[in-house]
Formats: sequence, structure tokens, C-alpha cells
Amino acid sequence: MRMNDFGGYTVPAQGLYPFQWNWDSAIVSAGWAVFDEARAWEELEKLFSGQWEDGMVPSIVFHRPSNTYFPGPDIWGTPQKPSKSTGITQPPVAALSVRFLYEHTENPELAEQKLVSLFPKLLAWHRWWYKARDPENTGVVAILHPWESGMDNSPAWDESMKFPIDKLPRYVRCDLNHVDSCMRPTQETYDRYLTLLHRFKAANFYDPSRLYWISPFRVTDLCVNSILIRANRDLRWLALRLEKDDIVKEIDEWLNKGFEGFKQLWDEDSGLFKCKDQLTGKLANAPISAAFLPLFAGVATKEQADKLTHNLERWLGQVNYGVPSMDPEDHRFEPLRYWRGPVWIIMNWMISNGLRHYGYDELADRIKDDSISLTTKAGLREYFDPLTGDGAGGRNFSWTAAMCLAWLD
Ligand code: 2M8
Repeated sequence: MRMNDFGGYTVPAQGLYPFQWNWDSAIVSAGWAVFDEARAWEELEKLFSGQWEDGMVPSIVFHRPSNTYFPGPDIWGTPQKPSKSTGITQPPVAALSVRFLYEHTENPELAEQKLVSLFPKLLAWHRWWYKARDPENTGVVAILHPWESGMDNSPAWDESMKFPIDKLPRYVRCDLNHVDSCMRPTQETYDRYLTLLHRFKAANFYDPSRLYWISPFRVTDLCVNSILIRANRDLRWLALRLEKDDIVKEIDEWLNKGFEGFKQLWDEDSGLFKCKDQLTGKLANAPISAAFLPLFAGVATKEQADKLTHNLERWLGQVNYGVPSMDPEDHRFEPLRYWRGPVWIIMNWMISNGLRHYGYDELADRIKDDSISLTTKAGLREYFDPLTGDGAGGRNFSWTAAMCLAWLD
């Protein structure tokens, strides 16, 4: 963690990801909290220093230049908001972190002060999600770019990413300088990422009131929506501490609408939750590990939870280390390719936490034990092969380190 500390913010991995990433930093702050509380708060403050006026917190804040990552600030070309940044967002984990830090504080006075200053920023971000990404009031929010989900090349986007590729300015990827191409998204996928970026830039520089309507990719993502519901619960808890009754009511409405909204994501045939393409109205035909995150959000019924755990046990029976990011029996399963098969420790934490909440302690323990085995065997890697347990992607990875400190200790 100290090695990846670039001065108030932690890069996910040197070289591969040399800036401040949104949900990485939120998770990393919980790791810092275990041994340096002041530094943990600083991580979140630095992230929110990049917040846009309309409340959005960008997926990446470019505090300092670096030429080891593409696309950097020049390609994004966002108008200088407070700092240079991307024009899209990422899963809203930060409210969970603020609650975690507040509950684990050894310095209540400092925690109170930080809560008071961070709370309005968290609230503005959550309001932004509903205003900009659910203007039709469905109870669930849209992502407009796979990068917003955090699960960049998930098979859940395969159908929704079939829009035509625009003529793009010539570009050179940097990720392949750090990681073998068999572990990364394909070139065609990158062309589509860039097509979206350039279209959003052309829409009056990422104007949030336009992007929702013009994007050829508009999806209800299980990862973002589950985290948003869970973050709403924690924001509500923080609002109660601050005695903000009106805000508690506002959050209750989001939660009630969210419970309703999740109903459309349940696929009874497979016994799994699915992401949904908002433009075609179809559920994505992809059994991915985010299917279990509604347990983390607490929006699955007991019957749904039983079906989910039945599926999860089947998946775990096919691999040596859980939880693979896609059903290992599916023909699209690739044990090494990024979000199409490998195990991610942050997903394991969320799934295990959700299972425990529903009373499936044995399964929760199994996932925790697998996470300990993986990190012990392969180190602090970005992700892991569920068959061999080998580490893959970036090395010395910050959120994997944070998970070891805050969860696997
Ligand atoms: C990955 O995403 C970035 C784009 O944001 C990339 O591949 O270039 C994802 O795993 C994402 O979830 C993560 O936040 C980021 C940094 O760890 O890397």
C-alpha cells in the first residue's frame, strides 16, 4: 500500500494503472484504515477532490501525468473540472468506506469531522446517479460504458456491445506493455470502448443530461446497482448519525424503488440475476459472478437466495478456487481473461458478505478460505486463475492488499 501511495492517493498498480481509480480507492481506504486512519480519510478526500459540479465522481482522476496508461487525460479531454478526469463514473463504493472508517475509528473526533465534510459529497453523487442515470424513474440506474461497471469485458456486455465501431483516431494501447494479451480485452472490444468515449466527448464534453439518451450502450448492471443499494443503506445509516431526517426519507424512496427495480433482473429459468440491456429490453444471456451481488445488496428474496446458492455450489464444484467471474460450464468461460473467468478478491468479499447476511455461513467461509489460499499462494495479484490458483494481470495490486488487511486478516 505504501509502495503504491502517490501522495494522498493510491494507484491500483504501478505502470498498469498509474492514476487514482474510483472504486479501487474506496476499497483501498478500508485497507489503510487498518494501520493509518488519517491516510484512509485522505484517500477518500482526494477522490472527492475530483468530483464534478453536478455530483458525478469520475472513474479516474488524473492528479499527475503518466504515459504508461491509455487512454489518459489528453484523449478524454474533459473540461478542467476540479482536476483532469475521465467523463464517466464507476461503482459507488465510497459510502460503504465512510461508514467502515467511521465505525472502526480510534479517533471519534476526527471521524465526526470527516463525516460532516464527506456526507454532502456522497449524497450529491448518489443523487447524480438517480438524476442522470435513471431519468425514467425505474428504480435501477444505467451504465453507459463497460468501464463504468468495473467489469470491463464481462460476457454480460457481448450483445449490447454490437453497435458499429466508428472511424477512430489511430491509437496505441499501453495495457499490453504490462500484461499478456491473453489476459486482457480484445482489440475489437477496445475499439468499442473508444467509440463510446469519442461519442460522449462529442456530446458537449460528456454532458450528463445528453449521454443517457445518445449512448448506443445502455445497460442495467448488477454490480453498480447492487453496490448502489448497499451504499444507500450505509448512506442512510450515516444520515441517521447526522440526524438528517429529510435525507433519510429521500434514501428510503431510492431503496423502495430499488427493490422493485431489481425484480426485472431476476431470471427464474436459470435461478440467477442477470444484467439487462435497456435499449432492447432483454436480459443479458450471461451467468456472471455479479449475479450473486443482490445478496450483498440485500434485495434477493429467501427463495431467490436458495436458487443462487444452489448455482454457486455448482460453479464451485467445477473449479479449485472460487468465485470464477463466469459460470465455468459456459462455453464463453476463459480462466485467464480478465472479467470472463478469473477470480477477483473484491467480488469474493462482496459475495461472501452477502451470503453471511442471508445465513449461508459455510459457503461464505469457503469463499473466504479460497481467497486466503489464493493470495497466500500467488500474492497480491489483480486476479487469479480459478483452475490453477495462479495469479494473473497486475502485480502488487492495491485493492487485493486492502482486502487482505481489512477482510482476510
Ligand atoms: C480495470 O479497468 C480499467 C479501466 O477503468 C482498465 O482496464 O483500463 C477494471 O478491472 C476496473 O474494475 C478497475 O477499477 C481498474 C483499476 O484497477 O482496472
